[in-house]
Amino acid sequence: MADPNPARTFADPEDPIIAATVPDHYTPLLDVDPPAGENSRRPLKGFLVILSGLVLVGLLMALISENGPSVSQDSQQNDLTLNAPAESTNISAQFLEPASRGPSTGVSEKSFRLHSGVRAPFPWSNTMLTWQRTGYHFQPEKNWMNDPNGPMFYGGWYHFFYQYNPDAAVWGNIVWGHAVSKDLIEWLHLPLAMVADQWYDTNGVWTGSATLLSDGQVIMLYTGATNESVQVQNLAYPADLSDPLLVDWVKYPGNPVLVPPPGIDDKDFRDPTTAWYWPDGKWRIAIGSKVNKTGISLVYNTEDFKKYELIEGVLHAVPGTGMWECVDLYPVSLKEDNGLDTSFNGPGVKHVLKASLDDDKNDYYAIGTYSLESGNWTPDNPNLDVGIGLRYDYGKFYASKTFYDQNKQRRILWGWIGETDGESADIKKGWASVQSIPRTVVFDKKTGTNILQWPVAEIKSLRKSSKKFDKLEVGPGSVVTLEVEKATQMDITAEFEIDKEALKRIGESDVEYSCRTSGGSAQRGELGPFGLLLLADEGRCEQTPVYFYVAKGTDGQLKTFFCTDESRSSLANDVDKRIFGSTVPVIKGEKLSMRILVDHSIIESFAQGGRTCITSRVYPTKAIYGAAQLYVFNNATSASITASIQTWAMKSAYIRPYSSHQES
Ligand code: DQQ
Repeated sequence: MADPNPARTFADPEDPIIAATVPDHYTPLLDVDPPAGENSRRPLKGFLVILSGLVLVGLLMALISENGPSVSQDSQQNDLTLNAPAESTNISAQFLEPASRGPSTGVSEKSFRLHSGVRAPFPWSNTMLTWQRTGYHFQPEKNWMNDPNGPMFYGGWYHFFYQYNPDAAVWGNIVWGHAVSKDLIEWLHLPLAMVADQWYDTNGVWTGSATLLSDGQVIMLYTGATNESVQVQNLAYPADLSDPLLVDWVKYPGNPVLVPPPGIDDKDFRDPTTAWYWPDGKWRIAIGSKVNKTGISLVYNTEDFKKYELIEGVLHAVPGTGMWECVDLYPVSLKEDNGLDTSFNGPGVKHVLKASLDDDKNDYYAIGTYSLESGNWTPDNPNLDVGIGLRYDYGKFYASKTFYDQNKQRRILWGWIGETDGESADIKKGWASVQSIPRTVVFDKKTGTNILQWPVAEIKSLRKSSKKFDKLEVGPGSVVTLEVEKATQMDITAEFEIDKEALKRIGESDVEYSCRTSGGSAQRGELGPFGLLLLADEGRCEQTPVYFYVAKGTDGQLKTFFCTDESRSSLANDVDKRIFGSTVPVIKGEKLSMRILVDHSIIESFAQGGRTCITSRVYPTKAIYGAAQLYVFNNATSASITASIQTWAMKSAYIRPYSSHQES
């Protein structure tokens, strides 16, 4: 409904909701001097927010319950060794993994850390480590990267910022990296956008979001970790709006613009969202926090992005979910296929609320209603509330952020894909983390209960030679080799049909299947598992199966699960190898379908058009370069399946430093 930016209007300006929410004017930002004396740190328990803070605390106390729901089961898996190959490692080596540095400073370190014990690290060779670098996923040239920050389309370019350590392949010294792209696939690295050079961000220029105003201004709000490690919110803006590359950024001299309100811990106040426009003529932003074990999202309003007012109550709170990082709130259309500007609201629209849970490092979302009257967001299904229900991705995927791409009227999601190897290997290879392939996000009109995530269409420009395997009959307990050109860098689509007789025969089950607690792809059932073996060597001692498993639940209903089994992904003993996944809704008449992007050490998998997604980081030692192969397998005990598969070898994306001789 309401596009806050009339310059890029897609909706009917006569619409009463648009009329109510489109601003006529904005207070100019750049020509206003900071109030005198605002260059120094404001008192952290300052008078500015005391009144509204007290109201907030009262409301929170009413919300908090120690007996809140627990985090969903499939996200808890953290075992290192499920089904892992027996690695004889009785050398009493100390794993000299550096001490954990994240929690003490706040956030974001690698979540996989090696267990100490009687094992030696795997002798990674340079050849193996070199292979792990991706061909078409976004990565800086070297060093550590984490959260996506401030994505936007401006001046004909997609801008992507990210949490970056310019000095090492581990978390620390965080600044903002910056790259631009015309197509979200090929990227040009630009100079660092913001470094930690002020008292209010000297311990880190942390995560933030961009807001585009209708008069062309660009607002960047980000969290700074101050000289005393207090989390505050800061404002920045481009130095020169006529530069489409937005190379230079100015930090507002009056920073910080927000400090933790009373009742909120100094280290629990971070990651401002993109702003949305409210019918009262003000902008609103949300910031993640917690009170005791209740994850919450605070909301502020502002007219000029310099002065803010805490809104009474919270956007939403879920007991038991802990600190909410990188909150995201955006509308999805119930009818149209296009994305919506962040300020849209009204009939025909639902709102997705996402929180990244610091406690388990997973991104949870829920679909609900964002009331223009109360200002609260309510989940459609309280059993699938934020943090206890659906996840964007059941593998490795965190601190994500969406933006509205006004260039192509779509909403795009990015997620940080960390490493699950040992930190010493990261240091040796000189880099850590990749970003997911940008994914479009839409409401799933068929199920009405979830979103659909799908790689942006532009990724197809990297497809080269294709192979088709039509209607392959794969009997129970068999594996078939698929001859492909480049099994380490591929785009794959696959459809599976289960033999109808077997479907009729299936007996009742008295146990609920779970990807996580099952024996992975080795556990056989009547109707699964079946799917693809990726990054497998010839003897298949290394392999990463991505598969469906169909089971009749205790309620007599057939349920389909989509899982990835990393337990045999590598012979190395010092990498995380998990089995994970979740159920995937299948509508009557649909075939089971998956799409998989393989790019060296990352595998991104999407089932049923993106209803359930799983991203894996894998570190094979043998199934690399030309030795990697692709197989289709069926480990069901009684059902045959018919598989139709298409593969494309993928070119590498051109991701390199910007030089002024390049296209502008
Ligand atoms: N990463 C940032 C924080 C954010 C966390 C620091 C999430 O702002 O909460 O690098 O990974």
